[in-house]
Amino acid sequence: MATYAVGDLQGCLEPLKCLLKQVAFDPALDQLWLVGDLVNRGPQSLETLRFLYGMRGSLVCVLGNHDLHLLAAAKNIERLKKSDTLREIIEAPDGPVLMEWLRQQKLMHYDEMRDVAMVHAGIPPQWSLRRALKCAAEVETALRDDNVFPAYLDGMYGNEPTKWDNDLKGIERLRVITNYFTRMRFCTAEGKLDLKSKEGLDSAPPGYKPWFQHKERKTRGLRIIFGHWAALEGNIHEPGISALDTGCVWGGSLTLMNVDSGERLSCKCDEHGGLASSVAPLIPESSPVGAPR
Ligand SMILES: [Mn+2]
Repeated sequence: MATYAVGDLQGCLEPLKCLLKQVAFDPALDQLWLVGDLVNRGPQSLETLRFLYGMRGSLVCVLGNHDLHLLAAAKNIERLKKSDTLREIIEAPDGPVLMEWLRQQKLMHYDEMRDVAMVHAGIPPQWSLRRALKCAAEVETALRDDNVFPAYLDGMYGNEPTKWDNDLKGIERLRVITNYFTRMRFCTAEGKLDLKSKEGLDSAPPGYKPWFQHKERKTRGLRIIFGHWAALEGNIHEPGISALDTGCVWGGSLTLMNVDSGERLSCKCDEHGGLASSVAPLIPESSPVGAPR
């Protein structure tokens, strides 16, 4: 019985299958955690969703910005962009079933036994674990409510408000929560977001830091697994924090981590998000997760 977490898939199914095979993943015994952005930009978004749906009983999945974008595009709330590869899902006969499943997924997973959290982008520094779980639940409730779901998708786009305030109401409240969990990279110590910079750690605008580097971050001590930030290439040295997006869709690699040991495996991808080599695709990395305390 093992628990693995995998970085942003973005429709890169072959690299995922390669990693699961390498660890002899058994859906009857093992659990697979996914950091979100299951679809888009990569070669096999529809097949990836079908594959995951088929093993949904063994999955723990949090939603990323691309997953939410798919749900909005399917409702004609947001137009597909040129670079999107989501149409095949929207037009598939089983598309509605797959997207209904997606809609039931969480924004944040917290494993109490392990004291590990998983989110797509991050948890803002001013939020405690309790606050984060409460805020995630607010959006999860909106997603699952047939009466609120369309209005939520319609209002979730936008960069404002830039900062959490407990008095925020309605869609503005849900939007800033969504931006923290699914789009954040840099913010101030107070949690003011900069959603423009997408490069590495040193590309922070003045006054901003990567969300996990703030000294007073209230979730210090909690292990957090996240994706979303391919420019980090999985390399950060922050106790307890695991960055798993290694840019498989951009010709990087797909990374799988054993949640308990921290041991990682990577599978090299080609520039189209396929397997770069069928012969020796695996690069074991020795990067055990340090105890956070
Ligand atoms: Mn993302």
